[in-house]
Amino acid sequence: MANTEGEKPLRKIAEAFKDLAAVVNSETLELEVGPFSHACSLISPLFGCLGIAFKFAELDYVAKVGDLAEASKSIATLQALVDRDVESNCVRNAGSHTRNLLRVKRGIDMVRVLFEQIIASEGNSLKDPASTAYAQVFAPHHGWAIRKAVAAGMYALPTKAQLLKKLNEDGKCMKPQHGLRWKTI
Ligand code: 1PZ
Repeated sequence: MANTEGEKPLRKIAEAFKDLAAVVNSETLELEVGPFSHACSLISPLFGCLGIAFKFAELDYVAKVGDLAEASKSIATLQALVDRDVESNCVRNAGSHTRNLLRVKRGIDMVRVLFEQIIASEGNSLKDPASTAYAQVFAPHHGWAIRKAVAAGMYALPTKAQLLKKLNEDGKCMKPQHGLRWKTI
């Protein structure tokens, strides 16, 4: 799925998470469920750029972010959300808000590590950065069948250049002297 002409999904994500970081770093304000789930929802368009193989990951992630968005209607902060589930002793239950929060948190960790790897790696392959990020973030928590399916899906990923083009980040409006490797691929 191509992105709307001129839209920059990565910028939107970066801005939303910068705002959340300011709240976290303030050490006085509490993170609200609404802005958190909204920032997490901005990641969903990335799946469309990764190809059909990651459709199942998208469905799982979108459902869990949707659950947090729904929870935000009655629960103000992430702390309150976790406290409630701890009190009800349902933190580990499938579908609990806290369990979904943990899965979503791993999803945003995955995005962070993936782009760190993309910037750090040479060449045009997305498979290596994605495999490293998956091994670091999700693999320890996934069973054999899912790990095998993800490994197979890695072969169907677009190239780095194709991904950045789909995200409207192919560097056309950036100054080359910044010298980030991915701008020259
Ligand atoms: C560029 C390469 C991107 C690779 C993305 C790899 C993500 C693979 C995750 C695929 C697993 C989806 C299948 C469902 C797994 C569920 O068993 C678990 C547990 O859920 P529960 O039992 O609590 O209902 N779900 C997860 O582990 C959450 C998976 C979310 C995936 C988000 C990935 C975000 C990455 C975006 C990359 C642009």
